[in-house]
Amino acid sequence: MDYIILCQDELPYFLLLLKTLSSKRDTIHFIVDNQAIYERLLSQGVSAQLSSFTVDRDKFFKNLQLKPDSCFIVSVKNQALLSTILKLVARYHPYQPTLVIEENDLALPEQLSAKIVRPSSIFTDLCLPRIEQAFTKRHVQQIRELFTDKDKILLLIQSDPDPDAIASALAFRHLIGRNRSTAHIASFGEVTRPENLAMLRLLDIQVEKITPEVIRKYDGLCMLDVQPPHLFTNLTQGINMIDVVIDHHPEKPGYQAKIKDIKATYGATSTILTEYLRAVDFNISQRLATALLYGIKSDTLLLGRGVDPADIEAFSYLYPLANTNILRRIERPEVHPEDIDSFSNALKKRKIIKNILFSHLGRVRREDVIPHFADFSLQIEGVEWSVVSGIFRGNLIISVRNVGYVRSAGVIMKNAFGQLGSAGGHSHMAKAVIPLNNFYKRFGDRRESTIRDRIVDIFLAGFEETTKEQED
Ligand SMILES: [Mn+2]
Repeated sequence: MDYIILCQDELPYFLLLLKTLSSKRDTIHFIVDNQAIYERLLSQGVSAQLSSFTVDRDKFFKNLQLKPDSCFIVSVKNQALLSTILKLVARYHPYQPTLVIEENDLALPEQLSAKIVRPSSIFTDLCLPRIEQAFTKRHVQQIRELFTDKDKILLLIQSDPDPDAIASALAFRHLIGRNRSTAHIASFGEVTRPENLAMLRLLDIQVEKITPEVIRKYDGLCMLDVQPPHLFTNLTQGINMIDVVIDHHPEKPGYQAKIKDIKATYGATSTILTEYLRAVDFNISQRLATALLYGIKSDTLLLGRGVDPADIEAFSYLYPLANTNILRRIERPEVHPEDIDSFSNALKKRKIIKNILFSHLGRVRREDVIPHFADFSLQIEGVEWSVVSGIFRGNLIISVRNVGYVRSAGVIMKNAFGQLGSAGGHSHMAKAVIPLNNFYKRFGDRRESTIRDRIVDIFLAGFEETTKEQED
């Protein structure tokens, strides 16, 4: 890019020097009306001309050498002069791409392709984020200092660890320069969701299951994506030795930590950790970027829920660093050939009543094939609702989906199956988990066909009931 700069002060000079440093192919030519600035530019080896563009302006701008693909930059102090210059450029060089450096509002000529930059925005856009990073850097340095002398560190996450928590713990371990033998990622529970298990497998991350008693064996305790009151009913047990708490859930009272960073406006703890890594110019590996990206993506439902500009910033930063193939494999767990058989069986025995598709998969090896199949069933022409059931680990699981709803799937499920087990959800997707024994007791029959038929009856009754409720 070529730059032609017309100025009465030195601001664009500094700006463009910065620019040339980053891209040596640019050419820059200054036009100035001030002897001192002119000499200073020449002494720096910058191409410049001393010219009075304030007298005989018409002639000056008519003869000004501007190529159509050059960028014309204007910075003059006097607003009236600036307006005149822009009008003349528009007249003699119509649609010249132009950058105007001016703090105040300004009417731009119609036939000029000009944009305005306010000098103050250089501070707000460029300097302010850096200042924030400097503060974050100090925070990270303090965290690192806290752990320098500690041998074994516990990175504790919630009891059904989700991708955001797992990624945050992994990032924290990198941040304090530890490995899996000196900093354990652990939980009082287990990872259960198939996607989360796939994440651990594909990114080679271990989450240990521990009991509260073993916390004493560690020299350092850090809690990520969760706060102590969530995990400890008796807070005295671990409370005296909590070093760091980093979370994005609303701040809970009643606990202390040496360093606390709670950012409740953020959509994910992974965003906080990404900011930490960037503040210290950490070289983020593909594995770590993939984990953090998935953490943000899953906690914000692909930037659709509770999202902060910081989440979008972190997401865009991580995206080119991540492995999107692995991400796809995590999000779409492979379907086992035997599950395909139960899919085709279920499809054959489907019932469609009032645009509602009912289908029962029988026993399934993985719970996620049930919602997966409910999603798929919505693609059948004319189907507006899908109700898919299956049996998994002693429970009858029912998954409901709809396209553009009138009635809420969550309310219907609560009305229909709330008495038999836990049931509820959102307007478009809902779920019920019913202990099989409850179901058998209620209907006194263990046959699959009974299960299938009763689900239809109960759902349709709930469906009608919910309509009435809404009409009232
Ligand atoms: Mn989270």
